[in-house]
Amino acid sequence: MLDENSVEHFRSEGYVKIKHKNIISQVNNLVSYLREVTISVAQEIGMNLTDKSSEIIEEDDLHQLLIDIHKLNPKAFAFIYDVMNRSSAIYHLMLADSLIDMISKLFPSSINEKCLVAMNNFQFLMQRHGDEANINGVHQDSGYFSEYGSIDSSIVVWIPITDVYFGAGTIEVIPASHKRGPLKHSQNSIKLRKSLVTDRSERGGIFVPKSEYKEGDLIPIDCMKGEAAIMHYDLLHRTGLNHSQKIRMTALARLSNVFGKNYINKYGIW
Ligand SMILES: O=C(O)CCC(=O)C(=O)O
Repeated sequence: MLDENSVEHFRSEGYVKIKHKNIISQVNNLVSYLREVTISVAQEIGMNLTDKSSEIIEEDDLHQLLIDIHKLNPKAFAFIYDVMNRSSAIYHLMLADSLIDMISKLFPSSINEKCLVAMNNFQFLMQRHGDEANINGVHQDSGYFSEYGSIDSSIVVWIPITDVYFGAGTIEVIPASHKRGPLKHSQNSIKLRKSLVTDRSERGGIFVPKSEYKEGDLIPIDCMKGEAAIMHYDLLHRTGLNHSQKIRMTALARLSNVFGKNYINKYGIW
């Protein structure tokens, strides 16, 4: 449950870790979905799965299979990535019974004290061991997603599918940085987004320049399977590096209170 301390932590630090009874079963459902797609793709591209065939493949073996698929056929791996980003399992995860009710307590009370939750930008991320190209530098989600958000009532739900911690790709945040409000982001050219020449904190489509914070301000949020990290849209954060043997997998969604200030600002309703 979300007690008063958790709400207070979210307000003061800009993030909070939660546990919810239904996350784990929906995470397992997402893994089953991934397993089914992965095995079928592996068979289709001619991989021999005789010793580990069919549904009984364990989660650790699934990670290895995905790594092997990437080595053999990066396009097939990209296909799986794309499929998972559109999977119904992500929607089921985010709609886990009463999860939204619980999270909606974190929205500040709106101008008219009402709350209806809108969801957008569902994502499924896979970060392979040692992949430092497909990472996000330091940014606020309001820098990317403000168009369908609210200036004070939008949050990110970040749910790891694997245990994540420092060195295993967990997210790194600057506590309380949400209090600075939306900051100006710099934009990367397509060439620089994933370039290893670019500083890791400045990779991705947009980033907040390093002059705006200190490297030591970033802290990793350890998050075990079955937990979720909820972050304010203005919280500065970046992708951690993954040196574990597993693929770091997370599901994300962005939630807003439609009665929040400036929600879909272009209409100028409130
Ligand atoms: O999980 C991650 O790598 C970070 C994702 C992220 O920062 C984002 O999508 O805004």
